[in-house]
Amino acid sequence: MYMNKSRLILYALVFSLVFTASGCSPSIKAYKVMPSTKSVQASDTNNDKNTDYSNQWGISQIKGDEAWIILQQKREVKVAVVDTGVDYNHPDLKNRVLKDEGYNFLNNTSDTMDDNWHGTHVAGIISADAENNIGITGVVGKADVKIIPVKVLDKNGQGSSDIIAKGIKYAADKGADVINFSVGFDVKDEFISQAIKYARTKGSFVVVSAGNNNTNCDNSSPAGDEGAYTVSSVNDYNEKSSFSNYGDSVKIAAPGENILSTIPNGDYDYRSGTSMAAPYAAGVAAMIKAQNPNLTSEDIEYILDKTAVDIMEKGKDQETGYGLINAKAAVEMADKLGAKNNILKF
Ligand SMILES: [Ca+2]
Ligand SMILES: [Ca+2]
Repeated sequence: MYMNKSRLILYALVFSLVFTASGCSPSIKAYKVMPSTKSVQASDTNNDKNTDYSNQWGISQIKGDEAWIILQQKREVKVAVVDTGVDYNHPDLKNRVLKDEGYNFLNNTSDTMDDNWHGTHVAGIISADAENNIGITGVVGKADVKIIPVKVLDKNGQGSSDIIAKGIKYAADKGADVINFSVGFDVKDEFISQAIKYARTKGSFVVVSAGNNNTNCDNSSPAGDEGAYTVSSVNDYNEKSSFSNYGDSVKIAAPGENILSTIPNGDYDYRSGTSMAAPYAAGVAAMIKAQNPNLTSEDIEYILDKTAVDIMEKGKDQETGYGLINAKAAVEMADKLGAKNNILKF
């Protein structure tokens, strides 16, 4: 017989910085109601022609719009956002959120409304509606990528690791192809480590943020956990964001500064943080899965690693992993890999 060892329940914080500097961004209120006036590449792609994504610098930075052109979706893909909930009534999210498949682990109800803003912002980066002629476009463009909202964090963006672990496991059991987890701890947490291992066993690809303390994240959860695909943040010059954590566990880098996305009450705003970088990777992972549903999480990881554009120090480095995520090359490689295990031929 073994005694149950009591475990310290750690509290996590979402990894994001509220972008408050004025003068750095256009008026969002005006942006919301203004029709698209800028000439964007969207008219040349399969993206909705009237949705203006020109303020979303991250999409072109990672060749997201080029990926949309070649993407041939084989089936719907589900991404679980394990976070503060999602504003499922937001006009740019209501057609993308699988409200009935979500769960609120804070009060054990099915209502996953976001009373913070973080989860709504993350969800919009991944999959804001590209076909409704308003607001923004998710990194997946018009691809059929749905969000499973899993609420594990409170209105302050905080939560305990035992509850969060339940949310991760729930997402895996719901069949999430990808899990986005933009949350972190200063140390390793057994609940979280085990939940991520479980999710990978169930076939979910788990994307996490490196954290915002400009410190080594290798000995923290989830960034340093086995099975987590850890994302650091870069700016539009492809330099590591000053706040972004680093370490051997960082696999890839994605845009994480001044990221425009959805916030509750039908609104939009810019935020910065590795919390914003992770959903870019989650979105690209979803596109890989959409292009080739036979691919496993190991395949997706391989593709993301191999197709990343090397930046900063030559080769894989602690600050940006294999480099900047490359949506176009990732979708191309996904298409070439006809079936599971073909990957070994590359
Ligand atoms: Ca939209
Ligand atoms: Ca490098």
